[in-house]
Amino acid sequence: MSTSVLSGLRNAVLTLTLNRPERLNAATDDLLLSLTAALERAGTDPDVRVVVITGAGRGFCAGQDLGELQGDTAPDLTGHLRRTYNPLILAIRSLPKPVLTAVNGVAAGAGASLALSGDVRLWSEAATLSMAFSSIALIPDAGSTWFLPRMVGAARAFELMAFAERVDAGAALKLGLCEQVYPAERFAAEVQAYAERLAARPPHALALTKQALNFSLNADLGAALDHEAVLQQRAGEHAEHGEGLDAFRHKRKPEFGPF
Ligand code: T3D
Repeated sequence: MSTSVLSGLRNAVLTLTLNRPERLNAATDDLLLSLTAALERAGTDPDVRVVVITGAGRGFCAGQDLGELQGDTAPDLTGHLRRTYNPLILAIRSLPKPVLTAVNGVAAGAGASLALSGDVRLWSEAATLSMAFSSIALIPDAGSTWFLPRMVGAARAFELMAFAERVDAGAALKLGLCEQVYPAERFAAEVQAYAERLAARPPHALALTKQALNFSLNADLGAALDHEAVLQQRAGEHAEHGEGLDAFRHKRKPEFGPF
């Protein structure tokens, strides 16, 4: 069995840890396919409410393992991306559960794309991000040409991509590349606490919220309004909604989860 991705479940939070610390968790095919398979299993596992992706050691993910690319003068990068990174990013974005990217250290190249792909991005103060692709004369991939301009605008995205300079946690927070920054020594505990708070929120409503946000990114206002109306019907018919209303009426805390 592959050891490139470790998996641990605690209080409905599944933590998937990229586990090649001596290479700053640079991505091999084995790592990428294992991570995608673990996400697909998480999607149908009723014990999992929230997924966390993080890295072992001092790195989050240094992007494509450049050792695996060596020696091939005409690599099939299109085929490789379609077989590995693209299904991974789509698995994260379409998972009907929140995916948190917990960026513990450096995120470079496709590792930066992975860091950006989460529903919420939690960073350690020790984390940095570099759109390192241009330093080896490649273009940004694994979704970053889609994510980054939507977060910071096309001009700032181009600047980050062209110079590949390292963005630290303070700058990332200001730019909107992450939502929370935690001290390195408390990072794992803070991420688990955040994920458990999210796991106690209504899972069906959160799945529909993620679906609505994904849809809205490619839709005009009229289509987004209509899609909201359709999904709201599904939310309103779910038992979770009844629990929320009952809790409101009786001035008690709603019980959406086991916590
Ligand atoms: O289809 C396709 O495959 C194309 C897709 C491409 C997508 C991409 O991701 S392209 C971009 C690939 N990534 C990079 O170019 C980043 C390369 N790494 C770096 O620039 C630096 O390592 C970092 C800025 C990430 C971190 O620097 P630093 O000084 O903190 O650490 P370091 O000493 O450079 O790295 C530590 C070790 O990890 C080192 O090994 P050693 O010397 O101790 O034996 C280094 O070689 C190794 N390492 C780091 N990144 C990679 C790597 N090994 C393989 N692949 C890497 N990407």
